[in-house]
Amino acid sequence: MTPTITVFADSPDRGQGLARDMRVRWALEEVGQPYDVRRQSFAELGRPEHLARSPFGQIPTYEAGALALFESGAIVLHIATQYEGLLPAEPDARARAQMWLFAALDTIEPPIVELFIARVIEGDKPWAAERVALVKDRARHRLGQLAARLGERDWLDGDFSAGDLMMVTVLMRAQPSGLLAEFSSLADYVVRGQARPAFARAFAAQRAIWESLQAAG
Ligand code: GTB
Repeated sequence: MTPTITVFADSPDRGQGLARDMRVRWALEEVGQPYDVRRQSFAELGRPEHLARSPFGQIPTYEAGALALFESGAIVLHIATQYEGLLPAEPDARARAQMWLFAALDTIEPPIVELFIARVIEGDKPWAAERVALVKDRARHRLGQLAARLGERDWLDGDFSAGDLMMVTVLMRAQPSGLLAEFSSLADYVVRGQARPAFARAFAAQRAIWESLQAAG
């Protein structure tokens, strides 16, 4: 059965792959599962049909047969457990890969999103510069800890896993602020993730939406 995911009809990131459908697309590409896409405008996100899929009126969602999921972490975890390729078979290694997926979402993503909010959404407030400096330091602290753990390794724990997939997509959002560039090993780690053919296919698919909007004027 071909799953259907929801994505932005007109992503505010202008095709940079920063919206959270990117991680779901990438996971599906890694496991070789084709998928359909339902594009949602901002107005459509608040309509009952979409709120039935996502109580918070957000993308991405995932539907396959009777199963409907929201939350990108739950969706990627479901894909990783349903199909082979994103989680090791050995139980301890599998648990650690899942741990990294949660670390990406619970420990690394919040300060990065906070920084995005301070820079972009609250950027015109009189106190913005002070707040940006504060939250940038908070995010910098976590990235420093992550870089220390990654060390010289290619991936966080053994082979590439759903934990790396999630971490790379989270770190991508630390690029526009210049923060990621302060940590060359993490910047290289992101480049390694982005060099995977499955990433390239997922990136091209989300970018094609933005390009078609540009072509239509
Ligand atoms: N915890 C949820 C999950 O992981 O699925 C969060 C989902 C979420 O934040 N979705 C966003 C959304 O639907 C899109 S990805 N927002 C609409 C709303 O809440 O009304 C977040 C996002 C938005 C924009 C950029 N950007 O412009 O760079 C990047 C990421």
